[in-house]
Amino acid sequence: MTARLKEGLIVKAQSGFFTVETGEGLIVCQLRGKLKRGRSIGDIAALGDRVHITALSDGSGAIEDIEPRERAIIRLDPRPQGVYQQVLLANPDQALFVFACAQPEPRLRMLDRFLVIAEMQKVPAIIVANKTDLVAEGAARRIFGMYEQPGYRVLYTSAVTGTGINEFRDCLRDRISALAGPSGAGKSSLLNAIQPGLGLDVNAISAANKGQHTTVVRQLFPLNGHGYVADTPGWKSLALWDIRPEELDAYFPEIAPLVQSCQFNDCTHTHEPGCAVRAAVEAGRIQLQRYDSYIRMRAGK
Ligand SMILES: Nc1nc2c(ncn2[C@@H]2O[C@H](COP(=O)(O)OP(=O)(O)O)[C@@H](O)[C@H]2O)c(=O)[nH]1
Ligand SMILES: [Mg+2]
Ligand SMILES: [Zn+2]
Repeated sequence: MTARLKEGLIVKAQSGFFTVETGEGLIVCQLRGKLKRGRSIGDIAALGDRVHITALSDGSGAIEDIEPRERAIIRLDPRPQGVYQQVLLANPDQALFVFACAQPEPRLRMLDRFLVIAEMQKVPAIIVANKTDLVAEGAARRIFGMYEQPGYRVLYTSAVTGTGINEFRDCLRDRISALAGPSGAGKSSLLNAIQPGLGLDVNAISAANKGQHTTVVRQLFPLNGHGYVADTPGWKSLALWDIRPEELDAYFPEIAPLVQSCQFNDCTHTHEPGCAVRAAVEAGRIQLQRYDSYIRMRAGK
């Protein structure tokens, strides 16, 4: 029997089983043994990977090979054998960070950390400022508008009044998006607003407790308008601990281009004379909030 190779996308990953969307339906696959050979320092296959599979006679499938990842959202997981690279999502087109304008109060320092992690992982980031209905006219832009200066796109939404929902839907269309943000910001409500039930499904992704082993189910949810969305909790634990202070410059789009103009090439942008970054802060071209976040992260906080 000669098996035909099919192309597909991993849309669900759970304990060594991968559900692959082939275009002709879903096939639950396992990895071919040959792929597991050698010492692995990270997930061999992951949610969002594009793969080639063979369909087996029992209706299941075997993953024969995995296409190189363009990018990935990776959590570094320190283990006794070394640091393991856990892939939360392979090949995301973008990350959407949902924060509420109020209830809960937006924690911009958390947003700044998420943005740095996205820059590190080369995932384009979009900010969703939700619950605009809870603040006075113009207040949402006063809070989140500063992120437009370094070039981030900010969507202003309300799942209650429908403000910005079309824009949010258009933004997800035809793309694979990772959604993140503090609990209560309105992620599920926004998803339900564009596609009833979607938020419920996404919310259902959680850790299933089987005895002492916790199996995490990771899943991409299909959008009617084409594209997929995945809940990617745990950005807080993606850790900045492996960033060297001088590397951080590159992950602040408003700081990166100025660094070469500092008088000293090992400038820490804190106290040195001729610092182009501090000059930009003083001139209001870099927001104080962003500079404070930068300094804290630089200090490893
Ligand atoms: N006023 C207002 N409330 C919202 C909005 N979006 C969500 N909520 C409410 O905020 C709470 C948390 O929403 P949820 O979607 O569960 O947040 P999640 O934890 O990020 O998924 C719920 O009570 C929602 O009804 C919004 O745009 N405006
Ligand atoms: Mg939710
Ligand atoms: Zn400097």
